[in-house]
Amino acid sequence: MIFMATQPPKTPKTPVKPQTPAFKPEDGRGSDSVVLERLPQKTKPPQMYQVVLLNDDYTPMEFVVVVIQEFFNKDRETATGIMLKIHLDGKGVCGVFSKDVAATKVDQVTEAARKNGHPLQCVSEPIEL
Ligand code: TYC
Repeated sequence: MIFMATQPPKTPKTPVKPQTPAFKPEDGRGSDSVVLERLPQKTKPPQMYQVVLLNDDYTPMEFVVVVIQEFFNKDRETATGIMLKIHLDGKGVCGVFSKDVAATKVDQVTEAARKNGHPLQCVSEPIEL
């Protein structure tokens, strides 16, 4: 059986207490708050390049030592050690730089060598991880 309402619903005499929100807006957790989601980091460190000098039979040792001191900011003892390593092993790392800086070092060393009439070879190589 179905019953129909004969009267409209009664309004309560005492006003209904408004519901307390779970969080106050001042908490930063109210309905207007924004949630910032931290995304996983996507950036990789940049590829770095080692600048390498190659041995040859003609460039004077002293010139190579001065080049390593001047362009790679090494003290005389360190520069001499690197030069001797190149002389004995055929090549040696003078420094590690970002791509642009490494390319500039190669250009500067090559220009200084040619100006002084030496065949010194300088190259940059990406460092494998
Ligand atoms: N082998 C050269 C010599 O005996 C010296 C030298 C060292 C040249 C390092 C180039 O990158 C070099 N005079």
